[in-house]
Amino acid sequence: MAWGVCQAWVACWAESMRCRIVQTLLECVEGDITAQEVDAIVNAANESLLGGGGVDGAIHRAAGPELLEETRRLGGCRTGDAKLTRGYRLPARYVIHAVGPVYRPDDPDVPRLLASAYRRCLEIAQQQAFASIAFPAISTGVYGYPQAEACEIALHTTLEFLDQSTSLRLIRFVLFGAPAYSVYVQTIQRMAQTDSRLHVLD
Ligand code: AR6
Repeated sequence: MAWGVCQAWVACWAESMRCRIVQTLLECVEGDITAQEVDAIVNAANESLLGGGGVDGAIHRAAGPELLEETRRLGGCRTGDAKLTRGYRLPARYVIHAVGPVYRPDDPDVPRLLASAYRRCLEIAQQQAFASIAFPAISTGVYGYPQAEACEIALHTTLEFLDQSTSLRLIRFVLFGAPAYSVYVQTIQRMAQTDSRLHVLD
């Protein structure tokens, strides 16, 4: 029984990590992006914006057919850019559809395009005066980006964005499965050792 309680505690403790950067809470959670109650969730979309598998499929299923009706009118989206729609049946009020790059190890444009996709989402959230946003690990599924490399880019781009003042009070990274989650936790812990703005809370 005591072991069961202990395991439950460890499981609960392992599900999320929080840190503070100036006035913004940076959170990592293991979970499903479609369940997030935030101003905007980010979709890992493709250039057509007409849906697909992975996060994209899950978001379109949860949002309902009205989402596809709206994305059809957007005329696609270039890799490294992002576009905003409403969230329809999702708990999140809005969806920011970001297009990350397909991973190609020898292409120097690929890291720049992934950083750009994250930055564009943060810029759109700022323009809309959103207080909260949740990201999946863009490009790390079908598009094949190695999780650790993509995580570095996601976190560095976010920290760079937080150099300026922002409406965002919560930036949440929602990771699908324990391995992706632990990559984020370890990367944040390492970054906190050298970045004095990053305060790990729990
Ligand atoms: N919540 C959070 N993360 C998730 C979820 C979920 N519900 N489902 C999957 N992931 P992917 P990409 C994780 O393939 O690599 C689509 O077909 C997943 O484990 O969704 O950017 C689009 O239409 C992985 O770590 O996106 C594009 O054609 C991460 O989300 C293409 O895939 C991203 O995986 C985009 O590929």
